[in-house]
Amino acid sequence: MNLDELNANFALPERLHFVAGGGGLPKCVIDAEEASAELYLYGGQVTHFQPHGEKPILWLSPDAIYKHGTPIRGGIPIIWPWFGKHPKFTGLPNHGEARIQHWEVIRTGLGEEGEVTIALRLESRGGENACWPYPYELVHEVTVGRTLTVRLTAHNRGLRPCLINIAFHTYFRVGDVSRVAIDGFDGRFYEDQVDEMKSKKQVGPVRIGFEIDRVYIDGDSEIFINDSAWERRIRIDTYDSDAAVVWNPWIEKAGAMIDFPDEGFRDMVCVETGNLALDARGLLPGTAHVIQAIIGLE
Ligand code: TA6
Repeated sequence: MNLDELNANFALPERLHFVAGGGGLPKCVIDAEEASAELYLYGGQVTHFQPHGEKPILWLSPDAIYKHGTPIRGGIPIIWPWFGKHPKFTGLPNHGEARIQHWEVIRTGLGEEGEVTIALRLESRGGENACWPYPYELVHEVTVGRTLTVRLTAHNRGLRPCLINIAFHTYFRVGDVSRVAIDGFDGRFYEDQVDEMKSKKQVGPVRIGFEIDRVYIDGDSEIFINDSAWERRIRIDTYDSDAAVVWNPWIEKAGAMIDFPDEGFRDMVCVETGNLALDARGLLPGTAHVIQAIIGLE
């Protein structure tokens, strides 16, 4: 569908419409009663969420690249159906294929308290020539109110069981990452991806003053990002998501990414939630699996 058809079929007067975004990619602009948001059909990716009267909650790179084949740097990229490098073929895209595919809009709607919802779908017939041989359908439901709810349902449309990784790779905006403390991981074990995947135990809040890339398993369902610079606390409530990743590239890795400002690492932290690594899930034929995150300010 082009922009005229998207607006004719799904726009909500004064609440939701579609425009040409970065690189001319179709972007959904939402102005709900209590917050604004933006979402690209490319990747089915939320790129902006801001409760009225507050600073943005999500970080979006000003150097993001908007073209097919390159994931948009920031917001909430979707990790599906593998995490990191493909388990067998290193030439395949990092974090799977969902974030570099065009999703279609299936519905939009208004809630009783002025919240705005949009649902998107991505289907794949799989097959031997596909990156991922198993047929699937993903449905991404986004609800914008005082909080942002992202709900991802994965359907196994094939005849074989498969093992999936599915998660939200969420980039959060903070005032100064060196003054952030993340609660919800105390006492949890993690694989340290910057120290030969060694298994370590988290003691107290997670603080960031260096490159950090930790995969936590068996987590709490509530995670808090305490941002002392901006004097606010971001809360993440997760559903059926036992894994979480905390990532900040810090100076060297930030400087090595063309779509990431050299100093951008100071304003962001990724807290990714879902099922990945040791929390990968089996999906039987004809069944579905759901993960969800509700993001807001305390
Ligand atoms: O989830 C953490 C991580 O796997 C890091 O290792 C880093 O690669 C980050 O994701 C970003 O990956 P991307 O493919 O989006 O550049």
